[in-house]
Amino acid sequence: MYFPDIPVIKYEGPKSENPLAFKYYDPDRVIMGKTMKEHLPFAMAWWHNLCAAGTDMFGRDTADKSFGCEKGTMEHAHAKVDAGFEFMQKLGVGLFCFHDVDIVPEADDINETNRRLDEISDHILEKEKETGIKCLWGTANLFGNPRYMNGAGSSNSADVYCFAAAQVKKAIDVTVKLGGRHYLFWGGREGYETLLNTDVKFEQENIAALMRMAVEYGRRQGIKGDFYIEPKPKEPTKHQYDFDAATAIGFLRQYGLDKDFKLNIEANHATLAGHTFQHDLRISAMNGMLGSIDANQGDYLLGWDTDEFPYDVYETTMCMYEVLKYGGLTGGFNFDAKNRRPSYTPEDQFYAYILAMDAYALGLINAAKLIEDGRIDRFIEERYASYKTGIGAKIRSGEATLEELADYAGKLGAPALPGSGRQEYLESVVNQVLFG
Ligand code: XLS
Ligand code: NI
Ligand code: NI
Repeated sequence: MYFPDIPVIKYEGPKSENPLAFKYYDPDRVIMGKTMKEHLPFAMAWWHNLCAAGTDMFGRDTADKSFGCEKGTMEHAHAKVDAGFEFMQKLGVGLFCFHDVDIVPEADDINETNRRLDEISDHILEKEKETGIKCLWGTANLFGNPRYMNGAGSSNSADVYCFAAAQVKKAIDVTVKLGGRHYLFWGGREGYETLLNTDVKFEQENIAALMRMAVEYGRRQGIKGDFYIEPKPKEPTKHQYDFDAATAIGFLRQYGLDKDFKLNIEANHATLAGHTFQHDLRISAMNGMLGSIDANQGDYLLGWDTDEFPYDVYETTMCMYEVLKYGGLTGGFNFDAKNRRPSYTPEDQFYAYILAMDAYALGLINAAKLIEDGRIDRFIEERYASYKTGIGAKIRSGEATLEELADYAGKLGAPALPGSGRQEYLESVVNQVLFG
C-alpha cells in the first residue's frame, strides 16, 4: 500500500466535516434518470498525479513522488502503476489518461522505450482486470523531448516527423491494449514562434497528414471511439494552431478529419483563448464535436495554464449545463490538474480529487435544477419568437430574398427595439436556483 493512512473515500453528505469524505458526490444518486457515476465518468491524469512533483521555473520538487524507488527506473514506473490504481480505487475514479512517457522513463533508443511500454502495459492491464478501472484515452508526448523543439507534425525535419509517427503508432497500440476507446492529440509545440521562419500552410498540411495516418492505423488496430484534438491557444509555443474549439473544428473540416475527430475541451485552455469554458463547450456541442473534457480551472489573474483543480461551482454548473443539454459525454472528465506547489503531501492529492469531484457533483445537481426550472430555456425560446411566424419564419426557411426583406423593412419604416436581454434578471434566476 502506498497510501496506508487513506481509507476508501465515501459519501457522507454536506454536513460532514471529514476531509476524507465526499460532501456532494454520491455515485448512486439519480439525477435526470442517470446516476451521478454515469453522468460523471472521472479520469485521473497520470502525468500530474503520479509524475509532477511541484517543479516550476523557479524551484525544484516539493512533493515526494518516488513511491519508495529511484525515479527514472522501471521499478519506479511499476510502483507508480500500483500507487495510481490504489489512488483511483480509493476515490472510485474509474478511468485514467496517459502519455507514453508518463508510464515509462524514455530511453535513448525508441526500440528500448517501446520494450518498456510493453512491459508496463502488461502490468497496467493486470491491474485493470483486477479493479475494473480502464483507460479513457492515451496520447504520445510530442513536446517534451528536445527533438520536438520545432514541433512534431509541424517539424521542419522529416526525421523528427517520423519519430512523432513512431510514438503515435506505439501510443495507439498501448491505448488499444489497455481498452482505451479514444486517442488524443494535444498540439503542444504544433505552432510557431515567428513567421520569419515558418510556412504555416505547409506545417498544417503535415499535421493533418499525420492525423490521417493515425486514424487509418488506429481504426485498423481497434480505436472504436473518437480521436481528439485538445485546443489551446498558446504555451508552450507563442501561437498554437489548435487555438480554440472554432479553429480546431475548421481545421478538421478542411482536412476531412471531422468524422473521426471530436474535441477534448480543457477549461483552462478556453480561458487562455479569451473565452469562457462554457463558450468552447457550446461551440463544440453545437457542431456535434464535444467529445471529452479536461476538467480543471485557471486563474483569472494569471495568464498561463495553471491547471488548478476545479472548485468554482458556477463554472462546473455551466459546464454540466452544456453537457446535459448535449445528452452527456462519450468521453469523460479528466482531471488535468495539479496540486498547488505548497500542497505537497499525499493527503493533499486526495483532498484535491475530493474537491474536484464534489465541485462537478454540485455542478451536475445545479445544472439539472436550472434545466428543470425552465425559466432560462423559456426566456431564450421567447427571445427568438419573431422567427416563428411571418417574415421571420420565411428567413428561417431559407426562402427569403434580400429584395423582399428590404421591401419589408421599407414598409415598416423603423423596427421596434428588439426586446431587453434581461441579463441581470437571468443572473438572479441562476442564483435563486443555486442557493434558493
Ligand atoms: C497541456 C495539456 C496536456 C494534454 C495532454 O496543456 O493540457 O496536458 O491534456 O497532452
Ligand atoms: Ni489537458
Ligand atoms: Ni493544459
